[in-house]
Amino acid sequence: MAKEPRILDPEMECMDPQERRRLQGERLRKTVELEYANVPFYRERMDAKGVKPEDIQTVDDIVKLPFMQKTDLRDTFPFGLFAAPKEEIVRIQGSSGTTGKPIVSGYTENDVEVWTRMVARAMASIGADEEDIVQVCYGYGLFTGGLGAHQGATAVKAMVVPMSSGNTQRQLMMMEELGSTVLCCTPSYAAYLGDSIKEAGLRDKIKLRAGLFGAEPWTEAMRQRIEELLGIDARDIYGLTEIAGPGVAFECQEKHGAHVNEDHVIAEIIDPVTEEQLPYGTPGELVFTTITKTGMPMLRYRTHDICTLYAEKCACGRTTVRMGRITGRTDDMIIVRGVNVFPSQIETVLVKTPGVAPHYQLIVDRVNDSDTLEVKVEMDEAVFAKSDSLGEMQRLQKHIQGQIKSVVGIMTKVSIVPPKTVPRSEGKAKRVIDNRKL
Ligand code: DLL
Repeated sequence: MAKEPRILDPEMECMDPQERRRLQGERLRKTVELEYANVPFYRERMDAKGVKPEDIQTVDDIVKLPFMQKTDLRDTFPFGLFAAPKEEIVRIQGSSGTTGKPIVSGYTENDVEVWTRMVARAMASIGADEEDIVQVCYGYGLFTGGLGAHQGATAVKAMVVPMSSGNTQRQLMMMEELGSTVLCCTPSYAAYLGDSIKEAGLRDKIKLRAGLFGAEPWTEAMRQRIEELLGIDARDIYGLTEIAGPGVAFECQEKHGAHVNEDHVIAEIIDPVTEEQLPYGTPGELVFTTITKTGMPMLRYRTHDICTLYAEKCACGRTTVRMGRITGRTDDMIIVRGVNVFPSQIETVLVKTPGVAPHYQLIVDRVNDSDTLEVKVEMDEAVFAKSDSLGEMQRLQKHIQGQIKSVVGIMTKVSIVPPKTVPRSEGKAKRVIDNRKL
């Protein structure tokens, strides 16, 4: 049964855009002062660019600030970007980084509240309230999906079922027995659950009516499939650990882009090469600045996600800018079953493994709505020439699979192939073949 969508914070979500820009400028100024005073890493960056906190007075001044990147989080891991004393940090969340070391973000009590509110707005937009039972199948842990959805659902007083990811049979049993009405998980898992429900003939027994899906790119075709399979209203929710987690932006009932929570973050689109700010309506790399966080604020953080921002007023009444779907990345990160994977992480494992050559390819596919990742790597010529190469191949396969699981966190299919069979390229090697057509 559909429920009326709500706007949780109309004074912020429907604010006059000019007024909002003024508010953003004020909050930006405070955040820059905080960063400059408390984060030596960032102060050095600003000094190197010859920018002083007093140069930042309005939102337009944001272009004077240096950018931040994932590598900055890695270089300062774990606490180097904290703007608050460690005693004020009440939470750590993280995601996989570029070397296998997680990148972490620290949250003060204020930051957890801000993040919770952002997700709560998304919950309200699907009409979630105390009558709802929200089944959260995003992973709980360092990943922000589980706890983020959990907090947001709690804030609208829903009953939360903290299932975490995996164990499909158990998910279905709980969904049926408890009568879950809202589903939170990755879109690919939602489709997988939908297939399983169909197969088990459970469609009439489940009470789902809406879902908030994100953490990986998905398409309109995928939305239709999920909506049909589950008989629900499927909405997009976007976010990233460095900025907060899920809820940085969320779709309203118009399903015409995700509303950015602009009283908490400033969204920009830049040309990834020249780093120049681009006008709304032009595709480019999404950049976020947090303006209400105190634990680990981020200034001009380059997400590497490619999308377009739209400023036209939305029929739902919100005046915040909307982001179109993520259409790609400006780096080589791929998202497999909701987990961020960098080819460099896998390469690090392969080059450390005697018996294989550093020629490899990653093949991503979607089978039965679930992502698969095959790592194709060449056997070393000398090892291949030995008579017991088959046994050695099996040993290597197992070893590499285990190593990748421990570094990246997901199971892969490892295929050891004979020397000189992975295609060579004269220019940049094509390491990733993504057959998912996202
Ligand atoms: O994926 C946070 C999240 C959890 C968002 C649950 C939505 C739902 P990270 O692990 O840090 O955080 O990965 C962030 O995932 O830069 C995008 O590339 C991708 N991503 C997240 N949401 C979407 C989405 C979480 N709705 C990275 N559409 C981001 C497309 C998404 N890509």
